[in-house]
Amino acid sequence: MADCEDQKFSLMEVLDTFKLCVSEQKEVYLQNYVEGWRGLVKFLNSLGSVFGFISKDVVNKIQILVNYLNGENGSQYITIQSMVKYELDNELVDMTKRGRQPESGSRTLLRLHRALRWLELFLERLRTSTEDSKTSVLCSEAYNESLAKHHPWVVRKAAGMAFCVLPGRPAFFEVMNVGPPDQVVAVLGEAVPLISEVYTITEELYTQHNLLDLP
Ligand code: 1Q0
Repeated sequence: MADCEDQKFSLMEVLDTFKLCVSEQKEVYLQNYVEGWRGLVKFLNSLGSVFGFISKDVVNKIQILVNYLNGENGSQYITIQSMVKYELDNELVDMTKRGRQPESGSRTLLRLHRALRWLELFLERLRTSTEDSKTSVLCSEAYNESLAKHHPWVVRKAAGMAFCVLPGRPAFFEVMNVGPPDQVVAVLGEAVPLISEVYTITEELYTQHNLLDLP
């Protein structure tokens, strides 16, 4: 995992991995999903150590999923759909409180899935923002509308403090590595629907199986 901490972030790369996520049958490939998140971790790390507690949690969750993918039942984890089916059929998911299966693939992915909604909302705000918009405001609005309701007070507080030291919009666009601001906006216009599609497919799957509140 060390390599994903050093490399330079590129929004295009993240975009490409999310593009590869969805199969023709509208299934989501776990490998690509995890790759997408690796790219986002690179971005987080480039923002500085204040975001370390967030990236640590994401890296940890990525690792749990990678271990399943590389494990003896890896073939069951090719898509999110097959993972959920396999884990439910084999009673590998703690449904109401954490117990024998505290780190199922399904509950781990649910945390990233909720964060993906934050990302979708944040990027859409960023896309339609103006030069004088504050990234910290865009970010916390998106957070309050999504992830915040799943976080206890202490995490919300820490997140709020981290948002305050986010770089301004110009520096933020710079780190995305796609060129001048109008190009960033264009790429965001491509990225948001892609992320939204992955989010919607996952949300429907989790709703269908009643998994949206996994502990
Ligand atoms: C750019 C600024 C980043 C702001 C991130 C906003 C989210 C803040 C969340 C902070 C909480 C993290 C600490 C751990 C919380 C866990 O308790 C929680 C639940 O897990 P568990 O096992 O205890 O039940 N974990 C989570 O909810 C997962 C949270 C993941 C947050 C992922 C944020 C990833 C950010 C990536 C940077 C993307 C920048 C966008 C621009 C790039 C353009 C494509």
